[in-house]
Amino acid sequence: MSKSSLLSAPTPLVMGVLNVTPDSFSDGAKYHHLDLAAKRALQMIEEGVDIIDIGGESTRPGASEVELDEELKRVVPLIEKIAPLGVPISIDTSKPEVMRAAINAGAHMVNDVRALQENGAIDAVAELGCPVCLMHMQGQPRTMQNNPEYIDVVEEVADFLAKRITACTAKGIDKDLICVDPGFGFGKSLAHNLSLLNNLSHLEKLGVPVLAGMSRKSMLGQITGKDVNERLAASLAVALIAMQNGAKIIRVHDVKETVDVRNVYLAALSAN
Ligand code: 9MG
Repeated sequence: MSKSSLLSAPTPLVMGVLNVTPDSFSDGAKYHHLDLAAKRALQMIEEGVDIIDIGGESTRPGASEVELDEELKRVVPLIEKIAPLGVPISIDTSKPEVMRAAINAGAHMVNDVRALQENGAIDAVAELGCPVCLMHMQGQPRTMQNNPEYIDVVEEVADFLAKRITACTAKGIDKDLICVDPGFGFGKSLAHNLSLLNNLSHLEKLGVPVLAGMSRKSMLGQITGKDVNERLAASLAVALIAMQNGAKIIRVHDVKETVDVRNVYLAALSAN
């Protein structure tokens, strides 16, 4: 798949999460070791994943930042190991040095929860010429869930993302290489998350594909009362709602089940 065609696929893509952080909230600890992580990548490919999102910095609520050297050590060897398998890889990072090293090691796309606001990040992506996901976050992971506040969450998120698209295109990033993400759970209450989900199609006015990531997140625990490893059904429900509301990439832990949901959705869409 060419770099720009990654974001121009006509049907929703399934992005599989592969965290290589010791403290990741869901299944990161299991994939801290290179061989286990590579094995999980292979399994996701067999399950039909479209993009594998590799992250070496935990961004769960309360997480601290990770040093550059440590982040590089976590992600680069893994990218080198799985890039030859041929599946597109995105690198979940905010650090320009990690973006460069990851793309040079074989990753195809940058996924930045800080929307390229760190020093040098826009320049790095402009130079690399790769697709990028710009995500909205209010605050920083360590404190973002303390007391998130908005007057109109949908308008404010859309406005932030529009400004980030403009900042990126002004620095030479092709708009065709940009997708956006409202950042479910990143400085948002349950009411904010549900409002964003219900009004996701509002973001289509930005003229770029929308990525949605709600898999196993605490918003689903708040609704169902279930622990993180018991949120499969809830994760599939919100994945389907996101697709129906226009999301073009769905970021998930449970690849095989989400691929089934996507395929049922597409089959229903194509019926008379
Ligand atoms: C890294 N990461 C964790 N959650 C995410 C989400 O919802 N979207 C994106 N783009 N990245 C995420």
